Amino acid sequence: MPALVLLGAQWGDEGKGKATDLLGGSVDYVVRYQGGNNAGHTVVVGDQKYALHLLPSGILSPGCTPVIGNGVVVDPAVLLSELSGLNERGVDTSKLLLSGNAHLITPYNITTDKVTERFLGKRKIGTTGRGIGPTYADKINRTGIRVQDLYDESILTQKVEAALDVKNQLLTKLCNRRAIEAGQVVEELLGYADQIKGYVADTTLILNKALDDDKVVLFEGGQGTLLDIDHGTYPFVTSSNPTAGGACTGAGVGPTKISRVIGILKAYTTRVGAGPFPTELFDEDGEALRRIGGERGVTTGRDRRCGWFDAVIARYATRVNGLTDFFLAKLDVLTGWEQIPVCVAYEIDGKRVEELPYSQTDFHHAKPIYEMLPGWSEDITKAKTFAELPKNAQAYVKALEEMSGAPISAIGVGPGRTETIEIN
Ligand code: 2SA
Ligand code: GDP
Ligand code: MG
Repeated sequence: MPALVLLGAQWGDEGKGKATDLLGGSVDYVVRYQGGNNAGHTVVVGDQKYALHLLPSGILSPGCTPVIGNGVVVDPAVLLSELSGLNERGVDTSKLLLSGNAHLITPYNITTDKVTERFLGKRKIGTTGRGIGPTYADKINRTGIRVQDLYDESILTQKVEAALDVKNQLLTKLCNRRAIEAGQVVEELLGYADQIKGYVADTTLILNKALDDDKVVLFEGGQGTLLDIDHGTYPFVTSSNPTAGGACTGAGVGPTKISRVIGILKAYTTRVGAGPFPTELFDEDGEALRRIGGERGVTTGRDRRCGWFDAVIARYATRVNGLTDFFLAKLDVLTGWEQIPVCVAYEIDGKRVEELPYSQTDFHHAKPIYEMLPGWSEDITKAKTFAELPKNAQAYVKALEEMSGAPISAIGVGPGRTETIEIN
């Protein structure tokens, strides 16, 4: 198995960090290919809990080389503080590789993100405020700053000046604000250059050589399928491609190298930020899922919106990612419900619809059609095999598998590394 992709099948926070960490022992490289420090990946090792934002979760596996690919947007201050935070806890981060082609999140990108959200008011996206969208916008506009620019002061200065020219016109002429000083930005960015120099590499070359040498490479997605800029619930999405194709462009590896695409699915559904969410709950069940599942944003601390499992979304994730299998996370959170509703299709303007509608209007009108599955009350957190699960929990997993269009190969029954049932 040369390369595999592990990604979120819903709206993020499905448990990708735990799943990546679980596989970390058997892979040689773990690569982030999109997003930035908007991600929040939680890994629990023994009694230690780590919250990773920018670094790949593989950084916690000693044999593994963590890689930040060209498709990631990098806030250098966050990179350094995340590294030193891990070093203080005894984690060796010296093997990290950072693509010289990755784009840098500049201070003005962060300001633009926050100011845009403020201006949008009621219509805001609910971003993490980390400058992600504006940095990708600069990349596409060809006014972005890349990691490699830190090592050529003249190029860096020209690029920052070019990026700020237009922005300053808008700021001073339209918004009556002070212009941003290019010199100050250049100085701040240059301050990071030496500190991150040791990590900078031609990661595409390294990864392709590794694959030629039969090394195993795991691509770890941030956010999730429905937050994808092309395939998600646009405009309530992030500004990158968490879907499987993003791994190829975001790391410079061809699709022929990828043999497995794992979708991480939560046994129910959550979402952070604004946008449609057909199975969202506004009652005590939603509150209970939030409380029992600890559904709070790892990066911003925002409460996550909670709802029942949505099989239409899972089927869509199978389709747009070409999923080979699913990991089903957080099954333990559902213990205690007498009956568990599962959304099997939508009703849209009086019609039953089985597939996720491409039309934003239709998706906003989608009402979930539920099937009730019998619940269980036994503690499942100690279960090590599928057979040890209560019959109704087994039936729940089997029903989800059938509806979602790909086999379930692992089940999470707790946040810890060992609280996982693997199915062969
Ligand atoms: P952005 O900041 O431009 O990427 O925001 C755009 C939308 O993408 C959503 N988004 C996320 N959704 C779930 N989890 C994310 N990571 C953090 C976590 C979120 C947090 O792990 O909990 O702490 O709030 C993440 N990152 C981006 C975001 O909510 C917007 O809807
Ligand atoms: P990610 O962004 O996909 O990596 O997910 P997050 O870390 O943002 O959120 C997932 C949360 O669920 C974290 O607090 C994990 O520790 C926790 N978690 C992951 N898998 C399981 C599981 O199977 N059961 C329980 N109870 N918690 C889990
Ligand atoms: Mg998360």
